[in-house]
Amino acid sequence: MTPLQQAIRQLKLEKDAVILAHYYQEEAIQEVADFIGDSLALAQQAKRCTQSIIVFAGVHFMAETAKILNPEKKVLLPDLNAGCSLADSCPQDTFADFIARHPGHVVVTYINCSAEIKALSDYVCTSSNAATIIGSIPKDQPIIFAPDRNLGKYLNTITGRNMLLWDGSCVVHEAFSFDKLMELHRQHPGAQIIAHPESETHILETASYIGSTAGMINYVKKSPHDKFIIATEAGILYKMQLQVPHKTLIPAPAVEDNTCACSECAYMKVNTLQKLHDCLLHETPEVTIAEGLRHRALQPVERMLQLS
Ligand code: CIZ
Ligand code: SF4
Repeated sequence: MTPLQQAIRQLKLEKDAVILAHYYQEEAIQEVADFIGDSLALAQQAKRCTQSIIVFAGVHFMAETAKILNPEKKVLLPDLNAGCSLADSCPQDTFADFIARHPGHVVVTYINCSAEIKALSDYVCTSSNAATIIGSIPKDQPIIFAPDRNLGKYLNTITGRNMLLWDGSCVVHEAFSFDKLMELHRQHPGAQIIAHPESETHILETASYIGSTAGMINYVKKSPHDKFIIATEAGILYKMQLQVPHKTLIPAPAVEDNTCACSECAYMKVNTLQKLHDCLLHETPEVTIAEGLRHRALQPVERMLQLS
C-alpha cells in the first residue's frame, strides 16, 4: 500500500465514506475500494451502503445513478469529466423527439445514459438483467431500446423481439479489430474468445461466451478452459486475474495500437488515485441532481432493481 493509498484509507474512516469502484478503474484505485463491481452490482451496493459519503470511482452516469438512489448522501466523483461516449450518443432533446415519433412504445434504456434519459424511460437495465426485463414486458408490446445499438441487436437475437433501436454505441467496445482478433486467435488456438454485448456483431459471432462484466468473470472462473481472449475494457483483467491466478487472460486487440494495444476506456482513466484522494479531502466535485428529475429517473431504476 502506497502512502497515498494509506492516506485515502485514513480519510475514508474520518469522513464516514465508502469507495465504490468500477472494474474499469486503474488497479491502484481498485485496491483502495470497499466494493468493486459492474454497473448493476454498484447500483445495488449504492443502495445498500450506510456511510454518509459515497466516492464513486467510475464515470458520471454511474455516480449519478448512485445519487438517484441516495438523495440524502453526498456523492463525489474524482473528476466530473469522466463521461461516457455511449451516454453522450443519446442527447435528451433528440431522444424525446424519437419517443414522440414512435408512440405506444415502452422505453427500455441501458443504464449507460444520463439522468435525463432515465427520466424518459419506463425501465432501466444493465447487460446482466436486460433479457429478464425485456422478458417481463408482454410479447406484443412494442419496445424502444436505447442507447446501445450493438447490445440492442444482440438482445433482439436472444429474446426474439424486434425492438426499435436507438443508434448509439461505445467507442471502446467498437474499437476491437476483427483481423487482429483472428490473428491473435491463430496464435493461441486453444483460447476461448469471450465478449461483452456492447461489442459489434462480427466480434460477438466469434465468442464462445457473451455476457456482462460480472458474467464474464463468473464464466472464466467456472469454465474448464484455461486460456481466454477477452473482448471488453481491459480494466476487468485485474479482478479477473485475481480470481483465476492460474489461467491465461489475453486482452482483445484494438484497431489503433495505443499505449497498451488493448481497449481502455479513456473516460474511466480520467480518474486517478490523486484525484480520488483530493476529492475525498475537499469533498468536491459533488454530483448533484434536481429533485424533480431525480424523482422521475428513480422509478425506472427501481423497477430494474426489483426485477434483478
Ligand atoms: O460501461 C461499460 O462499458 C460497462 C460494460 C459497464 C458495466 O459495468 O456494465
Ligand atoms: Fe462508456 Fe464505453 Fe467507457 Fe463504458 S467503456 S464507460 S460504455 S465509453
